Amino acid sequence: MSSYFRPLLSLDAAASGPKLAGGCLRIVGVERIERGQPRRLVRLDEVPSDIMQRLTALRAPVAGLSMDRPRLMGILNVTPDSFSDGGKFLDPEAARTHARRMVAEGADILDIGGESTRPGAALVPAEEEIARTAPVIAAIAADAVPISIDTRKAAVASAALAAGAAMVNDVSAMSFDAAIAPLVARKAVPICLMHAQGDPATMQDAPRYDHVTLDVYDYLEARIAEAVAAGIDRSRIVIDPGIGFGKTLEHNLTLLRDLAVFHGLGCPVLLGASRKRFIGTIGGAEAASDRVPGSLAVMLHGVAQGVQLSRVHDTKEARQALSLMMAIGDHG
Ligand code: HH2
Repeated sequence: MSSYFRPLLSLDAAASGPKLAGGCLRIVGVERIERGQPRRLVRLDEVPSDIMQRLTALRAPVAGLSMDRPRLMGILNVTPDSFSDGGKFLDPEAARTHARRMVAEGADILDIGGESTRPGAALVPAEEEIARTAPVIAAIAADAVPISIDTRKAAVASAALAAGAAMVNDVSAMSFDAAIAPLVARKAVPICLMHAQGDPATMQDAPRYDHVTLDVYDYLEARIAEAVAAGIDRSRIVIDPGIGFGKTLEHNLTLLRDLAVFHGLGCPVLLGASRKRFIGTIGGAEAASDRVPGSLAVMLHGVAQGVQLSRVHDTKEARQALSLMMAIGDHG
């Protein structure tokens, strides 16, 4: 039976234990998780050495950003229908202004998308997605922060990389368009592999898992193996459990609780929970724009679980929250 190991983490400067992924958190304990078994706290020396090595090794920089401290990824959707900012930044000039604002507010990297993947969203043809994203990327590529292209399509990723993007964020983990893997391998850029169950059009209909955390873990492990087999260097892979993508509220909460287990895959972890529906459900906020406080709470939880990249809409608020957390932990 496979065992999985979730590190218990502390930001306290007085805590002792190995550093998680060479960052600012210490591993102060470990929980062992197995299918069909009660969870159990184990000693650090009971963790297999290959897993311990993956938990502790300093991650390689992603798109030029060192991974020894938490980073903010600002969201820019150049779409008419994204659930939160749809229609606001379709005009390239408005997109550029917003991009600059997010950078001034503290975004370390921008994630630009031209296709909404919200529940129920329809597919956008590649030409349309390129027409939305490439000019915006070209316009802001000179503005000194790295850019990630949020797409499932190789043609869109290729046009974005040519326009100046430095990373690919694929919410289908290369399962939508097989041509994305060889492209990323050839261009030697980082790729984020995200877990999703089903397609955006139907994914929220009836998501089911045997064990949500371990199913997502196994899926990501298999996708990493696939990426490596396609020639993508493991050091260029970022992973994401895909909050809200084919998950019920309970699935989301379980994944957030268990988040640190994913460090066992040895890659930087990205978390995208900003303004998502479960925040509105628990926080009593129907409008996406009213979900900022809950989004910050989830982001800080993620950072406390060692998340290296937090994908956020509200860069100013996120930067302030993160600065306070790091200063109190004496990591400012
Ligand atoms: N969430 C969304 C889009 N892309 N990428 C990653 N890696 N992780 C996520 O959680 C994630 C993502 C959905 O949010 P948003 O871009 O705000 O909305 P929409 O898909 O409607 O454009």
